[in-house]
Amino acid sequence: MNRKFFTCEKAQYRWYNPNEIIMGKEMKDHLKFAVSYWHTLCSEGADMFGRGVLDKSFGGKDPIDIYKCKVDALMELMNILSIDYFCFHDADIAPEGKTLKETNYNLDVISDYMQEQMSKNGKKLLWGTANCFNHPRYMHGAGTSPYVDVYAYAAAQIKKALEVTVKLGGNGYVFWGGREGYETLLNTDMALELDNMARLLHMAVDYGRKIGFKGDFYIEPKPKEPTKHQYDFDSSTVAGFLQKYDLTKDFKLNIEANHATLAGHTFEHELTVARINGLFGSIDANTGDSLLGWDTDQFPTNVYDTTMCMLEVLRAGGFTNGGLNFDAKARRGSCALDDIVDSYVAGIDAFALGLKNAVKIIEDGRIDEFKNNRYSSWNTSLGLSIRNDSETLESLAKYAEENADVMKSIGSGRQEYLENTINDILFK
Ligand code: XUL
Ligand code: CO
Repeated sequence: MNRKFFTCEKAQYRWYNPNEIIMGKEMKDHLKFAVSYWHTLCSEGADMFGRGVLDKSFGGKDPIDIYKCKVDALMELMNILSIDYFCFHDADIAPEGKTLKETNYNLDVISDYMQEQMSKNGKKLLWGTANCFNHPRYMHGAGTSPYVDVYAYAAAQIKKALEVTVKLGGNGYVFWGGREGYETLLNTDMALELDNMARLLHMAVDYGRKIGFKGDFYIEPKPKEPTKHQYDFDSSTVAGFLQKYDLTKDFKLNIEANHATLAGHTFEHELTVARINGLFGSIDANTGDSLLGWDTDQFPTNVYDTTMCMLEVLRAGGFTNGGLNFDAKARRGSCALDDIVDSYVAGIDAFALGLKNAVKIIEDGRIDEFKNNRYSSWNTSLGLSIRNDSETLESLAKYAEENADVMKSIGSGRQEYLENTINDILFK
C-alpha cells in the first residue's frame, strides 16, 4: 500500500476479526464500522480556549487540493483499519464558495474524485448529511428558523447533500438538528417551528425518493448543545414527533451514546426505545466523560457500555442500512496523526469485544430466563385476557376483591444477582 500520512501499515486488533462468523454472520456485517469525516479529516483540535494543534490540510496546496488530499487520507486510514464505511457533512468534504452555486460546484468536483477513489478502494458511504448549524445564517435555526429565506437556504443545502449522498451510493441520510431548538420561549413560536421542521423533512423524503434514494432517513436525538433546548431531545421525543407528523415510514433513529448521557439516559435505554418503536436505525459510537457534562465525543473503550449496546443491536435484529459510525475524536493532547489510528483501534476492539460478550450473555440465557420468569403471570389466563383487551376495570376490580393477598405474587427484582451474573458471564 502507498502510505503517505500514517506510520502504521495495518491495524492490529485483539478482538476485531472482520471475517469471523458470529451467530451466522461475519463480524464486519454485525458491526459495520464507519469513519466520521468531520472529526477525522477536518477537526484540528481547537476548543473554546485554544486553537488547533494538528494540521489537517494533508499537504494540499490550495482549497480544492486540500479536500482531495483529505479523501486520500481517508482511503489510507480505512485501508489501514480494514473498515468499509464513512459518513460526512457537505461542509466536511468541500470548501465553501462565495455563492451557493460555487459551493455546489466544489461539491461536484470533490464528489467526482471521491467516487473514483471509493470504487478503486472498495469503500462505501454509510450516510451523508448537511451541516446546517455552523454558518452564521443558521444562528436562529435552519428548518426552525424564524426567517423564511434561511429556511429556503437550508432546503437548498439539504437538496444538494442528498444528491451527493445518492451519487456516492449512501444507504442513509441524517438530520441532526444542530440549531433546531431555542434559548428562550420569549422569542420562540414553538408550534410553527416544529410544523416547519416536519414540512422540510417531508420535502426531503419526496425529493430523495424522486432521485432514487432507497435508504433510510435518520433523526439523531440530542437534548442540548448548542441550543439550551434541542427539539430532538431524546428517542421518545423524536418517536412522538415522527408519529405526529406521519414520518415513521421513511425515518429511523441514529442513536449517539454521548447524546443519551446528556439526556440523562443510558445508551441502551435510547436503543431500546428506538427498537420498541420500530425506529432502530444506526449508531454514532462514542462516549462522554463521567466527570464532564458536555459532548466530549471520546472514542468508546468502556466494554460494559459496548456490551449492552451490542446486546440491544442483536435484539433489534442487527443493522440493515445503518452501522456504527465513530462520531469521536482523539483528545486535544493526542496531537499526532497516528493517534487517530490508535483511537479507532481502541473503539473498534471495544465494540468487537462487546459483540462477543453480548453473544455470550444471550447464549448463557440466565438474564433472559430471569426476565421471562418475572413476567410469567402475563401468560396466565388473566394475563392473556388483559393482553387480548378482554378485561375491564369492573372485571379486574372483581378479581382483585377475590384475591386478597397480592403480596404473595410479588418476587424480588434481584438486580445485584443479575449484575453479578453479567460479570460471571464476562469474566469466565
Ligand atoms: C453533534 C453530532 C453531529 C451529528 C451529525 O453532536 O453528533 O456530528 O452526528 O451532524
Ligand atoms: Co453524532
